[in-house]
Amino acid sequence: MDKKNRLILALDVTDRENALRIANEVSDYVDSIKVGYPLVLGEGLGIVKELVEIAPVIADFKVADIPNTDRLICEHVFNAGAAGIITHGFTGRDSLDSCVKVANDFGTDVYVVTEMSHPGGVEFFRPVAEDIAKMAVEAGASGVVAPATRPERVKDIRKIIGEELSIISPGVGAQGGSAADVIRAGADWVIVGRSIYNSDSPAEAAKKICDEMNC
Ligand code: O7E
Repeated sequence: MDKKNRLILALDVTDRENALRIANEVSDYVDSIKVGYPLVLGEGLGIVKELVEIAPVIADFKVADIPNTDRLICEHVFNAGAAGIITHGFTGRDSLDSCVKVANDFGTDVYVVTEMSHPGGVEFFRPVAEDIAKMAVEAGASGVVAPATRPERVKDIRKIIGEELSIISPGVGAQGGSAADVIRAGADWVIVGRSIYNSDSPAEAAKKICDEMNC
């Protein structure tokens, strides 16, 4: 993913019309659009094919299954045109290897969740986040997901993964995190949903976040 705006739109609307309108409005300010269950369950995987005409798409299916099922999910998503996929890591190295292998075949990216941004994200993830980050490096993932709500954890994760892997970081705005703070802590991109797509002017909201990050 080209690092121009440092902003990834989390497009969690559920209908095609709104999705395409918002994506078009913010396209100058985002490097990628993250599409997950809300939109794909609402409109089908075909929406990815439409959105890739506007910006690169990261498919957020938080893949968490046995290696064969993970492979099938990744193949579907990359055949639809996604440039990246988000996977969980707690399912273990063989599952992650399966996703990375498919991504390498397609020339696409895999991002691995380390610790989640919501309050419950510390309950089970916190003790294993560093191990998952190490595994992401060893497996050859492109990057990890770390919480903008806890910039100090982004710093911890950055120390483990070094400079080669990217950190994409959700939790800015609606969840209370600050884009500038988490970029300072070592994130490469922030992922923002509600603060943009619920705004009366998604483009202005996206521009404001970019300005906060000086991009
Ligand atoms: O809070 P919002 O509306 O700005 O949306 C944040 C988006 O990031 C939303 O799609 C949510 O599912 C996702 N997310 C988190 O909020 N926290 C996490 O820890 C992880 C994710 C996520 O997308 O993981 C993959 C990047």
